[in-house]
Amino acid sequence: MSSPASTAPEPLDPLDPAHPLDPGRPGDAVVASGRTAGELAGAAEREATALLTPPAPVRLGDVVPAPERVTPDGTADHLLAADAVIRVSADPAALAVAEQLAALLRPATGYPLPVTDTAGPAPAGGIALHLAGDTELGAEGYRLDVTTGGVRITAGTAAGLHHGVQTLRQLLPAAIESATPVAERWVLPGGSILDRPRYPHRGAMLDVARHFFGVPDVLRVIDHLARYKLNRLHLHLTDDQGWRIAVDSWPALATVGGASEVGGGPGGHYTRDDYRRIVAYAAARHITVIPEIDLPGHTNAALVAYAELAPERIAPPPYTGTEVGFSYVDPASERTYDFVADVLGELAALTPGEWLHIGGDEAFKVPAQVYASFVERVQRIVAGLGKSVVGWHQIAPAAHADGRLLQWWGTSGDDPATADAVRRGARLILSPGNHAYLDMKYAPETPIGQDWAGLIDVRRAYDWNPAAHLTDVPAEAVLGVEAPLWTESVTTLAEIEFMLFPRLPAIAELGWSPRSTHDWDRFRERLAGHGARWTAAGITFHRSPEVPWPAQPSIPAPRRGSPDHAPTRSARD
Ligand code: TNX
Repeated sequence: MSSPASTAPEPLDPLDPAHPLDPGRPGDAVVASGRTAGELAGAAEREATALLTPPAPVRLGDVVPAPERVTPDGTADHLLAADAVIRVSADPAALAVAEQLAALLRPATGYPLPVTDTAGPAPAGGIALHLAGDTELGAEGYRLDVTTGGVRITAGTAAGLHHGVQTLRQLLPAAIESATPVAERWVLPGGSILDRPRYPHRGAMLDVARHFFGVPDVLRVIDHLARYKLNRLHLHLTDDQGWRIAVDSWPALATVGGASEVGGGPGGHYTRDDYRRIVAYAAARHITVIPEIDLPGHTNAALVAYAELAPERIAPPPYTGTEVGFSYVDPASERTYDFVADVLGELAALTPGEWLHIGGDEAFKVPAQVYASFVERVQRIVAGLGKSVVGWHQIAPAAHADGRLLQWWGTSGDDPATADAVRRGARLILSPGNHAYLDMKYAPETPIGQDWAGLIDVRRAYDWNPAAHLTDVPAEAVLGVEAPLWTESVTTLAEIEFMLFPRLPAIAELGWSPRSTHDWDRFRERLAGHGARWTAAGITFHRSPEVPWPAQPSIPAPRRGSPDHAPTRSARD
């Protein structure tokens, strides 16, 4: 028998002489066992509770990314009640997290889940979000406690509460992702989680230049990042095939340079209000937008709009192919630096985050010395705007600038120029092409994607160590990871999702989880439970053969044809 203090269902052994239903000794069982009627009533009540609260279908340790510390308590599962209340510290940012939690849970549960601040009397049960001055949890950590009596998330910041909410969401049955009410017992597994990220920079990049994606698509991608506790969205806003952000001082960049894309489609661009909306939506999910203006190469679209930026002052035709490395703005012209200062100035004013990404990749036609001077001058412009610069690792040879970040996208583990830039003070974001490039195919038969950096199945996306990836780069220089999605071959939201899932969660786990949790077999088992969540949320994903997906999702498919949902296509190949 379990301990009397336990609230767990007691296993009632029919061979136990104390069993109340023991047919052999009617009437004397209580006396024989030495148990009072009250104790027996308690046992019966616990058994009834157990029937009402079946074991949680999700285990506390099933979370992706793996939490730092998980302490399950099989006696403490919590059944979310229909009249549960969400209580939250009276802080505007914490209240916003609580409202988002309510908005996440209401559709599937159909429960009202009112949000109240903690000033009033404490009702029993429900969910509490508590902002505490708890330094142990850091800028993004949280603690989650599930007991029979309720669920509590504690954090030092609203970002920490937000991450705790993502964990809470994953602990409910997969049907919680349904957009319409589902008859389900909303049970959470009992116990405690203490969780903090390994790296402060955990990102994904969306290339909206090769193919343009409208604001609703980008907002949905932001939701996907938030689920897996990513905190940076890098937007690749400009490239040869299109310029995607309105710039008041150079209006033709967007209206002319934006009117093309790979394959000859219409392209498009974000107005300043569109961009503000994206930034605000991301910020509400504790995600910082890092906008990229790729310079000096990858600029054909800008040259189409303004011939004065071109080395020969002749506007090229719009480019709708997929080659790289042929275009550049004239580094010898002062007009080019006016353009850079104007564009980055307007973008800096629209961007609350600390960083501006200046690209710097594949400027093959610009001589090395000229290239380094150009990058140094652009770095000074960024610093003058009060921002820190990020560039692809090709900017390594340029002089160091305070706070400079290099984004590694190579496929080898050795690059003396990058190691040297790190010695001069740069820090690194790791996006190794052969592990983190989500535009690579999963397998030879993957219908979209590239393979120049190799095939990237889920294991390849997961099985590398950011801290030890580059020779002669100390672990302390690594600020985090980022998964880029280039879109030469990606044309729809469903295709974006197909390339992100299930590899984005793999990269997210590298960025968040302590190295001690790294284990491919356990990762793929945890990941397997997410397929049903993605299906319920209408998220397209690749049913990778490496992941032991359960045979059939046990939950209803989402409504088709709803504007909020991509067509459900759980296996494209
Ligand atoms: C390389 S990665 C590029 C991009 C392409 C990508 C395709 C990088 C900084 N440059 O221009 O879209 O490969 O995989």
